[in-house]
Amino acid sequence: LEPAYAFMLRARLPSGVVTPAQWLVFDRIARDYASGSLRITTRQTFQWHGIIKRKLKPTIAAIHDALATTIASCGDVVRNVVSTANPIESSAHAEAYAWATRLSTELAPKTRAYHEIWLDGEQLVGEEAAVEEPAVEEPAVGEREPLYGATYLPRKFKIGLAIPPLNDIDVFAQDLGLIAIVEHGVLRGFNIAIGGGMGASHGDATTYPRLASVIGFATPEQLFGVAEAVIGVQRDWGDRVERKHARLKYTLDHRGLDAFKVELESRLGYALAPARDYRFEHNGDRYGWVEGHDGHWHLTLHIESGRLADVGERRWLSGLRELAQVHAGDFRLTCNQNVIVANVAAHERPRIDAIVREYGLDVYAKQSGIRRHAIACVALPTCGLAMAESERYLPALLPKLEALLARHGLADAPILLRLSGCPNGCSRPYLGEIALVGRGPGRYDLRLGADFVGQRLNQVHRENVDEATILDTLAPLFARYAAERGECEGFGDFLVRAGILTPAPSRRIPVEV
Ligand code: SRM
Ligand code: SF4
Repeated sequence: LEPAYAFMLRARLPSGVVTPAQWLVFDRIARDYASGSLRITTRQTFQWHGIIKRKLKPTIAAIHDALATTIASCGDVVRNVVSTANPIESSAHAEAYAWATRLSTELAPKTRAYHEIWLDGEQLVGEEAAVEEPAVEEPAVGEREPLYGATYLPRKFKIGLAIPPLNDIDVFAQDLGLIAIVEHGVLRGFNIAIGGGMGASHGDATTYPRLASVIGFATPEQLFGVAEAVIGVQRDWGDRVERKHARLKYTLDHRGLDAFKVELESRLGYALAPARDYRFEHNGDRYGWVEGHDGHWHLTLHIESGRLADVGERRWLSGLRELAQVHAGDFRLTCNQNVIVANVAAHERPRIDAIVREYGLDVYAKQSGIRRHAIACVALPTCGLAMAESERYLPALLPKLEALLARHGLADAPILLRLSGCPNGCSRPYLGEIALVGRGPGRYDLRLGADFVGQRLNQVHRENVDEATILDTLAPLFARYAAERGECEGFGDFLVRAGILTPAPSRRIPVEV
């Protein structure tokens, strides 16, 4: 008899798009094989927790049968490519989204080992594949991957595409961030930003969060080559000795951004054009209904910490299942852990609204500004790296912050709140106007001062403090913010302007070289 080992599985869902049929399969997996919940992640996909070992194979097979996969959702490869969650406001948005999806699919590893191990029926070198797959060169076990070589990448590699003015994906937190340049409704190309990343270790100043640096512009035709070349230089130059320094951000800082760009352009055989102008205005989700360019409607629902489960009176897992049973469009998961019921015909809206109301999924309409902009990583009990609570702490913390804010008339103030159970930064806490980063049970670093658009990192304001200290620290700052803020001035910007914080000197503003 062996222990009942339980596992977490993560799907690879480019740009977070899920069909209703897939949703129903994923929902059944949650109830039959996993812990009864679907967890929307900060990278637009689902995780299932608590899958015991002997259920792993049937679960992966069920995901595969739903025309999705778990391949390369973890590991030292290009991860699921994320993109602005509602890219259907114009045909250029749809085109940009298609590029993100193509990058995600084509940059995934080509190995057959996954199929051989998890899906039975796939065969080894030289034999014909049993399952229909895209017509690409597919190396078998032990063969070199066309992009990854024999040793894959030094570390995970994340790509995200944002369509200004929305920075809902935190484009500057990506190893390779793509900023779509849309002029007069036409997609001209992408500004290329490299070397973003959040992870750090407490007490080790050689590790740090870093914003991606903008290095130029690529046309859509150039995009794929540029992505492959950036990944190629990181594959060859990245640190394979010290894993803590293996992400692209450290390669850039150790070898120099200029040197990296020279190498990149030499591999490309041309120089990147100068970056084009762009402006971000927002980095949360826009709740409620919006109309797309083609007359279809999209409804963004707030799912606290991305957790879809039936707990007490909150029956959100069932509510989304019922929506999937009647919905003819698709669903889009967001990097803020929310879900969009997308592509709804105007005449279907009342039916969707009725289900949303019945299951209490319309909570967003009554929520405070800070609650609508809160993200918490999973942390305890499933994350083995957690030092403090995060997702389970958010429901207890929020009412206390809301009470403080309400006292100063700030109930509706949109403030980015990010909670992480450790400094790895899965909720991208270093981009929160207020962030708590776990140190130990009940203790956090309180970080303040990021902006509202994901372009300035925050900084440690109080180190290793408990809840009482966090609330005592924030109370007078909220009072000053209420009394002294400028029109539309965000909390983080106010703290810097008022001189309460000085902006961190480095790794702060994306630069072009
Ligand atoms: Fe993460 C590791 C959860 C987004 C940085 N992350 C983990 C693991 C797998 C813990 C582990 O290695 O044992 C966590 C599983 C917890 C659990 O019980 O489910 C975990 N990360 C998550 C998710 C589920 C957080 C969430 O609440 O939504 C997100 C899943 C994303 C996905 O669908 O792929 C998640 N992780 C992120 C992000 C945000 C992003 O990518 O936009 C980051 C910061 C960005 C970055 O990578 O720099 C992030 N996770 C990390 C790191 C630190 C990496 C580093 O460079 O230092 C680790 C630890 C590691 O890789 O060694 C980590
Ligand atoms: Fe786990 Fe830390 Fe990531 Fe939270 S930030 S999910 S505690 S690794």
